[in-house]
Amino acid sequence: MNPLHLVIAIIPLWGCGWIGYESVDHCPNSECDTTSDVDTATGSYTEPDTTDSQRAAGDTASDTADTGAATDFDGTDSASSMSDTGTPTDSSDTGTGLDTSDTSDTATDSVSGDTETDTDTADSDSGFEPVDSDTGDYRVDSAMTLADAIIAANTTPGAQVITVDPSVSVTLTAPLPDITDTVTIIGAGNTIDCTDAGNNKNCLTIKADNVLITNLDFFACPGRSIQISAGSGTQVRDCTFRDSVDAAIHCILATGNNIMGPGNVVTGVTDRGIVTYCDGDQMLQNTVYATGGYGLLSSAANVKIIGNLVVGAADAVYLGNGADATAIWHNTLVKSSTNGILVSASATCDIWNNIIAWSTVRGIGDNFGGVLSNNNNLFFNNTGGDTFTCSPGAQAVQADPLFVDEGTDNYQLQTTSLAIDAGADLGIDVNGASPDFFFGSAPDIGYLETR
Ligand SMILES: [Ca+2]
Ligand SMILES: [Ca+2]
Ligand SMILES: [Ca+2]
Repeated sequence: MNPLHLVIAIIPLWGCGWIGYESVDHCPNSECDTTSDVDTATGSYTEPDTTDSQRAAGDTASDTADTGAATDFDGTDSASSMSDTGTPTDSSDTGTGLDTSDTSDTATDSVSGDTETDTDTADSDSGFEPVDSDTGDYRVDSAMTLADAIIAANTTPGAQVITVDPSVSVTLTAPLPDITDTVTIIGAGNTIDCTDAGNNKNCLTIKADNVLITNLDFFACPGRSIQISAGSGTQVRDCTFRDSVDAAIHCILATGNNIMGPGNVVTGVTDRGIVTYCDGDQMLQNTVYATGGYGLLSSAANVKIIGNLVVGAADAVYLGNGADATAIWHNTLVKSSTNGILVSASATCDIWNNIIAWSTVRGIGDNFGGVLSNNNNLFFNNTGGDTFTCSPGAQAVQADPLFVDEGTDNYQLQTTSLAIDAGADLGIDVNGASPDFFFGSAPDIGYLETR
């Protein structure tokens, strides 16, 4: 006899604690031991339950009798898993929303990918559920990802609001889903780590009208952090963009009339800071530090570039072909490695109330005569000259702006600065919520109005 056969033949003699080979009929209902039971469907020993009369993981029966400790992760249930205590996929779920008929389950919606934790079917609260059935709005938290919320909002009629819980941080391994329907995303300063979103990939693409993105922190996008590639009326405000390879915000091929700002802060971009090729876009009150390329670039008509601080870019403001009728007002453009403002061919602009200082090349490079007007600007220490082909303009101030401390990038004006009350009144509100449009006898030159 083969020695192995001898061993197997002997094992059943030891009683019900045996394993292997012989028929399970020796131990009906698999209750032979106290440590592991045999699964009646698969014959495998997977169930750690010590008290059961039910079937084990991998079964195909309804789980309504399943009261043991063995959580059923079986995805093949034909029942609706109403009594499951685990987190199975609810295979009966065919809707695009949460499964409101399944009031007690905690299943993942196999269609939308939503994880359902809200058992409040009345849902009159403003609570923490991923989807508020009153408003259709979404909350990104431990139960719902930002990507899933975007997908759900895209496919749900109407304009939803996605609110991101402060506890959430996002790590991308691919770009976020494109936004294809009007939506508002309200962050809490949450970091979206884009490091592994894919080489040259844009991390969030907007292809819809009137999208609002606010208060998110995009880190290390390998392409453009936010790309607007269709629609109009989108606004990106109060976001931070750190260490992206290409532009923080970039609009191309969209209808236009988008608003970039206020309150975006861009640091460490390898290439351009904020870019538009979309007519009527506005770049308002952004701060851009130390980009490797242009700080603010427009190559579209009727663009407004107002109230921005740009520090240490190549050209702080660059107007490319097609940048007709650009308004460059109330910006502070300092420490540019080339020009404060460079106006290339086929571009026209009005340059008013800007501080342009410490440019390595020129303050304003009007290489093709595109500067239509140029008034009330302050120039200081532009190495290659304050202007090229245009004059400094009427009411120009050519003096130290007297910032509080440019060494620490504090570009507020000292009270003795000649920029104070030296701007032209352009009919825009430069003092925010305070009464009237400016403090003192006139607007200040530069991006900040001094009280
Ligand atoms: Ca929607
Ligand atoms: Ca005001
Ligand atoms: Ca003033």
